[in-house]
Amino acid sequence: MELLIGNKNYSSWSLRPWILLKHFNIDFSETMLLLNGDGWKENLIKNTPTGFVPVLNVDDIQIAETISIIEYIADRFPDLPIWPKDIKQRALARAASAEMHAGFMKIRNAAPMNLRKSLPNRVDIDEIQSDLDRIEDLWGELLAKSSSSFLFGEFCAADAMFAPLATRLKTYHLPMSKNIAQYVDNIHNLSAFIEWKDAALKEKWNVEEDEIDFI
Ligand SMILES: N[C@@H](CCC(=O)N[C@@H](CS)C(=O)NCC(=O)O)C(=O)O
Repeated sequence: MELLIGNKNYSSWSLRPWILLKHFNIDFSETMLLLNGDGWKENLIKNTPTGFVPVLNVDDIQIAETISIIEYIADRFPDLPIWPKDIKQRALARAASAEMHAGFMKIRNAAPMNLRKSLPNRVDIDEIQSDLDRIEDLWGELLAKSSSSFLFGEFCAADAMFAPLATRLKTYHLPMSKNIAQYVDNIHNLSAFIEWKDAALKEKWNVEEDEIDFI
C-alpha cells in the first residue's frame, strides 16, 4: 500500500489516514506530492484520480477521498479497532467523521492547518463561534461518555478525522473548555502525531494560501 500525501505542515486531509495507519502499525509506504512550487497542481492531477491528496494506491486501484481510504483500511484489517466494535458507537463515530468530512467550514477556512506556527489573535472568533460551539457539544458529549482519552475510548478513525481540527485549535489559540483542551493535548501527545509533526517542522516549503499572515 502506498499513501500519497501533501506537505505535512499543511495537508490536513493527508494527516488523517496517515496517523491512523501509523497508530495501528500498518505497513505502508508514503509519497509526497507537493502542494507548492511550479506545476504542483498538474502533478497532482497526473498522479491522482481527483487532483487531490490523500490517495491510497493498492495494487491496481487508486482510492481517493479520505473517508473511503479509512473505510478500506477498516475493511482490510477487520481485527483492528479502526472503528468502535459496538454497532451504536460505530454509528456515532461514523456520523461524527461524516460531519467532519462535510462540515466545520468556518474554522477550516479561517484557520488552515499550519503545524509550525503559533498564531494567537489572527482569527475573528465571532466568525467561527458556531463551529467552536459545535466542537464543544460534540466532543464534550462523546468525551463525557468515553472510557479513555479519546472520543470513543481508545484512539479510532473518528479521532484521526478530528486530529487536524485539534491542531487548528492549538495553532490559533482558539478558546476551548478544559475538557476539550485535554483532548487536543491527547491528540498532540500520540506518538504517530509527534512523528508527523516532527517531519512537518523540517519542511521548508510555504503554501501561501494556507499562511494567514499572507492574506
Ligand atoms: N475531499 C477530499 C479533500 C482532499 C483535499 O482537499 N486535499 C488537499 C490537501 S489537504 C488538496 O489536495 N489540495 C489540492 C488543491 O487544493 O488543489 C478528501 O476527503 O480527501
